Amino acid sequence: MNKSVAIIGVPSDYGQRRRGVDMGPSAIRYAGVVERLEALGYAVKDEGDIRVEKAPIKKDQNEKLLNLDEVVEVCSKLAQKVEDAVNENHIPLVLGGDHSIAIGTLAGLEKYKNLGVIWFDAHADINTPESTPSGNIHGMPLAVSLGLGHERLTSIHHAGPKVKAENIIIIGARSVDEGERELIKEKNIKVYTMHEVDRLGMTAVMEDAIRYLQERGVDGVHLSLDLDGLDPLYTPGVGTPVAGGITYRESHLAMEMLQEASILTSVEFVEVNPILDEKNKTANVAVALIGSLFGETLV
Ligand code: EXY
Ligand code: MN
Ligand code: MN
Ligand code: MN
Repeated sequence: MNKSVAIIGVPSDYGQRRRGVDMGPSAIRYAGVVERLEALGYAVKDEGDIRVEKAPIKKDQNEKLLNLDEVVEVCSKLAQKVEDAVNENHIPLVLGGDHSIAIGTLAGLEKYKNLGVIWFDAHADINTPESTPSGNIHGMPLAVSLGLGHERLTSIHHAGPKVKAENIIIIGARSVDEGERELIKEKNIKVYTMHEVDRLGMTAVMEDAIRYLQERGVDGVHLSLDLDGLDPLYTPGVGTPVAGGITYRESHLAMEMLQEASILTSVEFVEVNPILDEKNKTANVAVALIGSLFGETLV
């Protein structure tokens, strides 16, 4: 892992309907993300936040694609910022904002022609406009990145899919819609639900996942970490909490094992909503996980 990190804040809540997640980047900075990385010897370039225009909530919404214009604009800007960070040889650390921003992050990782993606989440985020139960684009980023969905989303930054189905690994899923299950089966996407996490244990899940990506010969690995992947006992400040999640230590073990494997080339932490949180607890967990991911040890 190179020793230079570019922090890119994305204060966007357009991918869903609960206000507050646009303050996620501030909450994570307030929790000391820059100092934590500098204490580990990283050069940290805080790029500040993507400029997100606060649009009035529109009435005549396309119910199957909420705030499409705004999400396209945010993700287009983000893609360029991520690409620039990669080209300047930094590790992009993207701070959300809701999970629709992953559409922009993945689009910006154009340099990687065989990118692996680890999707740490209670959800699969692989709905299309036809299958979505909510119309919220934060439930669609993996489908969009596979090239499935509205053309204005799938063509962000450059045409064509941003990731291959066989290079995706979802970990922590426990709330997956009917249409998502069909697509996961059709595309044969590797998923470790909470059932597998319980039965195999996080050690085996991460050993399998890391080995699988190495055998696929990926040229980069992106970690997309949705704080709702952890159990709400540890991360209550998220917009779509689901009980029965990953424990605090399991999530740290996963980060520590990724650090040991030194395969990571980019990362994003999303869905921190300080309004729904208790004393910035969820942002503090995010920063602690970032510490483990970037090399903090317990002794
Ligand atoms: N699957 C549901 C939907 O598509 O609306 C819930 C999605 C929640 C997405 C959060 C970001 O992980
Ligand atoms: Mn998500
Ligand atoms: Mn989620
Ligand atoms: Mn480009």
